[in-house]
Amino acid sequence: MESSSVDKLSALINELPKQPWYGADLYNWKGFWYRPHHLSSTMAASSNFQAKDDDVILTSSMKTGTTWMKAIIPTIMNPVGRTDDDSLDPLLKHHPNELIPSLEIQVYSVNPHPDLSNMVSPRLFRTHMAYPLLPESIKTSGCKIVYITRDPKDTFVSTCHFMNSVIAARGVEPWPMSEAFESFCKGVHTFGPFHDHVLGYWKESLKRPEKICFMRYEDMKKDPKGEVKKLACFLGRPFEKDQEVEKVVWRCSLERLKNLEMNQHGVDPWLGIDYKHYFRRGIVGDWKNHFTDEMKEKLEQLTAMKFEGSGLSLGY
Ligand code: PAP
Repeated sequence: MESSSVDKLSALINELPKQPWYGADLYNWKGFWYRPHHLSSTMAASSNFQAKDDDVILTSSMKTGTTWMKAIIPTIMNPVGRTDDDSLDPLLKHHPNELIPSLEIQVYSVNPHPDLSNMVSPRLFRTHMAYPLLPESIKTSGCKIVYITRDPKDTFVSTCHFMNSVIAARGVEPWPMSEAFESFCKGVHTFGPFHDHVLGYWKESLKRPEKICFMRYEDMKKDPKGEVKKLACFLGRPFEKDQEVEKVVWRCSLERLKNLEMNQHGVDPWLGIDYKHYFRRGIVGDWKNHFTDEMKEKLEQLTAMKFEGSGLSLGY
């Protein structure tokens, strides 16, 4: 970026509301919280990305099951994903982050006008951007959006584990869960507020179900085959045989992915984080191992209040 643009960006960032989060500062841009290095790329992607009608865009707030979808969507879309030969599976050699690039963390992180002309269609992308911040062309073109969300109590616990691992690698002490919880309830966490993020996609999915497939982590855990079949139909890639669905579910399972060499020992080059941190327990209700009664009450009440009248519930 040219030095004048860098100066303008720094000036803009300095004007934005700021809050501490896991040993760094988050900045609020247009109602959502960002780390400074994601802010410039989010702004660039939001203004400059041109969607194509056959693109697939995976969207989510953080720690809601995105990595599972990052594995499943390419496996559904790539003909190799349905073949019997497991040795051809791209997941063997690539962490799911590499199969479906992030607009703000990868594609727009270095250059605000990246050359995407060599990408083969259908292109797959992901983003943690909230619905109002999405590039206009994603909203107006024929591309499909898959949104995944999760019980905010488990999302919060998953975020704590992940972020404490990230800061531990820099020698920073863990952030006490009680402080992180207050911050989460105020909506202060990267890409949050969680409830606003979910509601934006939920409301739009009700208006345009053919455009946005709204998925829940808990539904995936309960009936992975049924959910993957629905997703494949939504993406225009229905399965012919039951064995094909079983294969996709198995290839993308936590048990398999977390034990692959690449995911145990690789490092995410964009974030400098060990790939292993993307795979943890993957259960519904892990919050029960961490929450006090007061925390449960507070977050459930907040969720009920925020979602009131929307027809959405996420408590498990
Ligand atoms: P991201 O926002 O950094 O991409 P994301 O993948 O959304 O993270 O969330 C990570 C959670 O998904 C972890 O949950 P946990 O902390 O409660 O365990 C992780 O274990 C879980 N996860 C990752 N891959 C899978 C998978 N293949 N199946 C089920 N859960 C998964």
